[in-house]
Amino acid sequence: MAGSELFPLSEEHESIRQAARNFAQKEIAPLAAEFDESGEFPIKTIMKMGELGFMGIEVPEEYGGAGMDTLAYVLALEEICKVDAAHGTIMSVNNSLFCNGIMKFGSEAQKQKYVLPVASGKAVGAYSLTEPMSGSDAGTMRSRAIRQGDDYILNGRKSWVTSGPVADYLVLFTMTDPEKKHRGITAFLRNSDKSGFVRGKKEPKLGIRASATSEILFEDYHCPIEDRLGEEGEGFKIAMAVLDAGRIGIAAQALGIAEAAYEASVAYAKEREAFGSKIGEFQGISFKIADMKTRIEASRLLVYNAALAKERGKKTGERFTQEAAMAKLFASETAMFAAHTAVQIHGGIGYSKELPVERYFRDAKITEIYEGTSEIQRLVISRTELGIR
Ligand code: COS
Repeated sequence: MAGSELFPLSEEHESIRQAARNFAQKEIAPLAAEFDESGEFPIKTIMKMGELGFMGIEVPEEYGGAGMDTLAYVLALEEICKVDAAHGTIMSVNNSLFCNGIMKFGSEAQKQKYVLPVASGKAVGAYSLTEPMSGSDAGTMRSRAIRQGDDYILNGRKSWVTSGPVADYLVLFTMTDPEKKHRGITAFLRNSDKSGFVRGKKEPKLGIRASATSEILFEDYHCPIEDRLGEEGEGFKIAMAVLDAGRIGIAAQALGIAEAAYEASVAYAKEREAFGSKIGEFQGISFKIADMKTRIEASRLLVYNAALAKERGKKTGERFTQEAAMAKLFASETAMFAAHTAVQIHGGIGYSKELPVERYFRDAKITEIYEGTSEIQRLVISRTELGIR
């Protein structure tokens, strides 16, 4: 089904969806459990996805991307995440947190130097906002950049950097003027091969295990002024605007996980017998299926709506903060609900590593946490509605 009659898909959208589905089934599905177990970063499949344009779907072709729109991005990401959310996490960071931010706020030289290799799958990008003592309250970071001639000297510790153990380049947010609080934050682009870029401890995680996550430290890292993204003090707004786009990606990821959990449940309910009937014939199971399906279709509308709002914003300059927050909030809670229900429907075998259902359950949880917790999404939505800042 093309999602919904409210969102009839063009031929171009159908074709990217099909391409992502085929790739995921053929190249990722056979490896997903293995990568989940080992926690190894799936560099080969990520590079192949880059060759197909999946690492920069909205990036124009001259910068190494596929030159498509946000709906195309969401459709492709949903298909990848339906098979493996860890590949989807890496894809979403490269697309929405790395390439998207530089395309929006970067100079021509920065687009050539940083977007081109990442969008074409020759390098991996990352986004680094969080610190050990600064998560949801993103404006309170302690890392520092001090201007020295034509360089900035960066010192500090960043945590929870997705793709941190392997990233070639990083969009990084740090304080240049602590007195000004969030208005004293500046964004920089950093190269992992320069001295002072130190990869810290790798996080052992519950889910999305193959999307390696680590701390990144910077110790007297010299960042030339041409690697500053935007102006001094613009970093917080850049971080928030980039996260608006990122949240649409996480919502699409959640939708993919929910669909996978749902499809596994329907198949199992049709096949498994108990008390002389297929278990799907019992209301205890069939009503669960009804609730999953309804929440998934509602999520789909919110996710595609947010993608269209972002697309409109490219022309009007309007923000899509609220649409993105609503999509992420609802889709991530739906993913958790669907995965939890899928394990319950499967019973013992759902708890076993023999089936991917327990992986969907572990992977779903992060969508309620990263790129803004569900509580932060509720804050963003309610502040807009109530006119509170
Ligand atoms: N786009 C552009 N600008 C934005 C913005 C957005 N989505 N959201 C806020 N801003 C701007 C505001 O307009 C304001 O600008 P001025 O300085 O000109 O007044 C400024 O940023 C500060 O906004 P606000 O007062 O709302 O900031 P708060 O510190 O109160 O809180 C929240 C902002 C809580 C919404 C923000 O810190 C947040 O999203 N936190 C979660 C961070 C996160 O997702 N972390 C995960 C990291 S990635 S794994």
